[in-house]
Amino acid sequence: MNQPLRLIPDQEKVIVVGVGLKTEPITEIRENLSELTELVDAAGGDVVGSVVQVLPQWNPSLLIGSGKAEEIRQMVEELNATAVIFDHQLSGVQARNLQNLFNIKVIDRNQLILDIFAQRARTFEGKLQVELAQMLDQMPRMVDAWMGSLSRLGGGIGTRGPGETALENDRRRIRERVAMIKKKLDSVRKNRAQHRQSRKRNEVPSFAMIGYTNSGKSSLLNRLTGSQVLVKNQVFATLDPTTRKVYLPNCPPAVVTDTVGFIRKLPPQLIEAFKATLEESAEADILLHVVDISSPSMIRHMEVVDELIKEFAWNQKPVIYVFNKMDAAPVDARFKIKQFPRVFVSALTGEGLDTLKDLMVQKIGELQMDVQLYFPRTEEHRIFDLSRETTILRKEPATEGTVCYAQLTPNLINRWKEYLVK
Ligand SMILES: Nc1nc2c(ncn2[C@@H]2O[C@H](COP(=O)(O)OP(=O)(O)OP(=O)(O)O)[C@@H](O)[C@H]2O)c(=O)[nH]1
Ligand SMILES: [Mg+2]
Repeated sequence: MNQPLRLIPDQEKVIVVGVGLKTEPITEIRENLSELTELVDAAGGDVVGSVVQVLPQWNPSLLIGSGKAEEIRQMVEELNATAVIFDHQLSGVQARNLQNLFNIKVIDRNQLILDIFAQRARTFEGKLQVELAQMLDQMPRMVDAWMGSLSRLGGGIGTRGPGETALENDRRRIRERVAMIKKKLDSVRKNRAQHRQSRKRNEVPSFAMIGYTNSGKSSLLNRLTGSQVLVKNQVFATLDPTTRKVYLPNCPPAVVTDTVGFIRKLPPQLIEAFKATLEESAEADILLHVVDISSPSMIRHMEVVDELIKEFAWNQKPVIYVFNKMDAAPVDARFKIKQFPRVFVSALTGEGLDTLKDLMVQKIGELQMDVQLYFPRTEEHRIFDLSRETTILRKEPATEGTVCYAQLTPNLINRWKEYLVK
């Protein structure tokens, strides 16, 4: 199998370029640029210089203004930079023009994120997902760059030639490869779904740890479950999901899944390609939204995660907000928090972990599960008792009795277990 393509070798000397429109607050553009610097660091590169430009509108041929582009060209020479990375998506034409001007590699934020994922992917599935995302990212760029070179030749009727055939060939090859990867991914996903099925049958309540990258999800998983998942002060340390059993006080065992972190403007190809990874979280009964309360960007991080929760249609699921890194947070941080239900913890010191477990037990108690109950004729009077404790969705006559369909919490399941079907 192909290894995913790596754009940024270690020790690459990078100039980062923050860009934004006049309508965006400058503080956000700067915050974004500092996140880009963290991303470069996570990819193994060294940031040697940074530039910010605020524009009235995007420049279709260079993204930024030509004066700024010239300034960067000089910086590249002075600093011996080996790559320029833009905090904004570049069209194929823009990337090619900038590359010609600087004479070194030009990369955008999406490609950088994909590159980090390419470096981190360990499992067969993870590698396939990254490769798929890279292919999907490459296709429009390639077409765009080709169209740019065609239009330089004059474009229109009579200029179609061997170039276009080559483009068609490239596109066909990529399409074939995309189709093959999707097929392989499908079979991996089926396998995963079977595992989940068996868990559902046992009715093990499940939690998914989600949150902005570097918020401390893996650290919390380790604390809660006594595992040794990799923890690193780095964005996107975790890529592949891990599910572990957690023992909660006076409660049957539950499971917690740790998964890839979210980031602002997650490349759409990556969302598409990582659906399988996120499916694990999609199946969870309850979300643990982990927030780094010590981060000055906390509010924006929460907004990004809440948006993605909506995008994945998880907003019907119960959620517990877990404000982590309390040991490093400003003393008044907790008074600014409006979210409920919430808990303040530190995965580092263990503070608040018991409260978190209690809240998890409480949420499990509120979970509603679909069940069928069978009442033999002599006990049909009990259906009236049941209807006082929950809504009976449907009743069906059966041989010698009645089957009722209802939703019950674990407590009620326990109380009515002698009538449960299965
Ligand atoms: N001070 C402090 N640091 C913490 C705490 N929890 C985690 N960290 C640190 O935060 C960094 C990120 O922790 P991880 O657990 O890897 O975070 P994550 O959310 O899994 O990150 P990704 O997998 O990269 O998305 C590490 O350097 C941890 O040591 C905490 O409660 N307090
Ligand atoms: Mg992690």
